[in-house]
Formats: sequence, structure tokens, C-alpha cells
Amino acid sequence: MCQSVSAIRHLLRQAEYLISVHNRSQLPPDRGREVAIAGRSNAGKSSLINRLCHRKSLARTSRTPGRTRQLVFFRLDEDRHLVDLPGYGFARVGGDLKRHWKGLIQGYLEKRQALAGLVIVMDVRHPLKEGDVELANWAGSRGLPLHLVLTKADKLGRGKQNEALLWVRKQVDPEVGVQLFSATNGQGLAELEAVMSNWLLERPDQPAGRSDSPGQ
Ligand SMILES: Nc1nc2c(ncn2[C@@H]2O[C@H](COP(=O)(O)OP(=O)(O)OP(=O)(O)O)[C@@H](O)[C@H]2O)c(=O)[nH]1
Ligand SMILES: [Mg+2]
Repeated sequence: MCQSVSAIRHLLRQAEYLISVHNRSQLPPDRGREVAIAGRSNAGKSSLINRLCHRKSLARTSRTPGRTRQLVFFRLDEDRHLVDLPGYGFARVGGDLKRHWKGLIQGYLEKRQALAGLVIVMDVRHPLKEGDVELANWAGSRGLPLHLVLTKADKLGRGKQNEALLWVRKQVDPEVGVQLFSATNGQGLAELEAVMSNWLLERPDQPAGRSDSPGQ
């Protein structure tokens, strides 16, 4: 096995719940590297984290949309974290709470120096919906490394999966990674591990992946 693959697997398997952040003041110190997992409510973010870390119930999953309401930090080691972001696009959440979430997520994404990359998780049957496009464009304009995951691939046959993959690839910039995934059967896991390895393990002497000038 390639060394970086075994290193990232080892790191991800060490994941432990650290803290659920409701307010910016509760954020852990802004150092090291972290990868944030974003997406619409019920897209499959928490399930993806569990699969990636080889754990059944590290991140809480639910059939009820809007389950993850805070920024949930998982510690991989002293200097590396995964962050499960609250899902957007959940209609039943009222105005004030929605604004609070948006402010919390936006503030985190804008200011966090440790943020090495952003994964946007989308249901393969409903990709690039409202919120996804906004967030992807925003990440692009900030030079934040972005990777799009089309999850629940097990819900479609191979032909339809590939159709969705090609369609999404056509809609986004060529440097943005796009992949199929299934938390249920592990499809696409190795591809996602490689992205995590790039973002969390490469150039450990360098600061996180965000470039200083927009558009780079
Ligand atoms: N078939 C299938 N179901 C999935 C997959 N990933 C997630 N699910 C299901 O989709 C539902 C939502 O999954 P979660 O992981 O809780 O989604 P989330 O994006 O974290 O949701 P919020 O925290 O509410 O924003 C659950 O019923 C999961 O079991 C997958 O790859 N395949
Ligand atoms: Mg969740």
C-alpha cells in the first residue's frame, strides 16, 4: 500500500468527537489543518464522515433533515480536524435560526486559517442545487480548494451515476474534483481518502491550502 494512503487511513481512524460549536467564540484554536464537510440538509455529510473514518456512529446521522445544527469538530490528531457543518436548505427551520446558522458557517469559512479544503456533499440524484452553487462559487472566488462528492450513488445504476458525474463536471471549473460516493457500500472511498491526504498530510510544514489572493 502506498505510504500516504496508509498514513491517511491511520489518521482518519483515530477520529474522535471534539466539540459542537454553536457560537464563534467556542471554536477550537485556529491552527493546524482542517477539512470542512458541507452540503444541503440530509445530503449525507455525517454518513460520509462515518464511512471515511471507518466508524458507525462517530457523526450523528438521521432521516430527519437538519440533524446537525452546530459545527461539529472531530479531532484526528493534535493538529488536524474534520468539521461537519450544519446542512443548508432546510425549509422548516425558521428565519432567526437560519440567519444564525448562515452567519456561523459564513464566518467560519471566511476567517478560518486552518481550513485546508472544503468538501461539498450532494445527493447524486439532486446535484448543484441552491446553496451548493452559491457555496462552490464562493469557495472558488476565495481560492479555497474544493471537492464535490456525489453521494448515495448506490441509489442509482452505473449509467445514471456516470451521467450525473459528467454533467456536474461540465458545470464546474476543471480544477474542482468531482466524484461519486456511497456511504452505504464504500464506493469512491479511496478517491476521497486521496483528497484528504492531499489536504491534511501534504506539505506538513506549510500552512493550510487557502491562497492569499482570490482566484488562484
Ligand atoms: N442509500 C444511501 N443512504 C445514505 C447515504 N448517505 C446517507 N444516507 C442516508 O441519508 C440520510 C441522511 O444522512 P446524514 O448523513 O444524516 O445526512 P446529513 O447531510 O448529515 O444531514 P443533516 O445533518 O441533517 O444536514 C440518512 O437516512 C442516511 O442513512 C448513502 O451513501 N446511501
Ligand atoms: Mg449531519
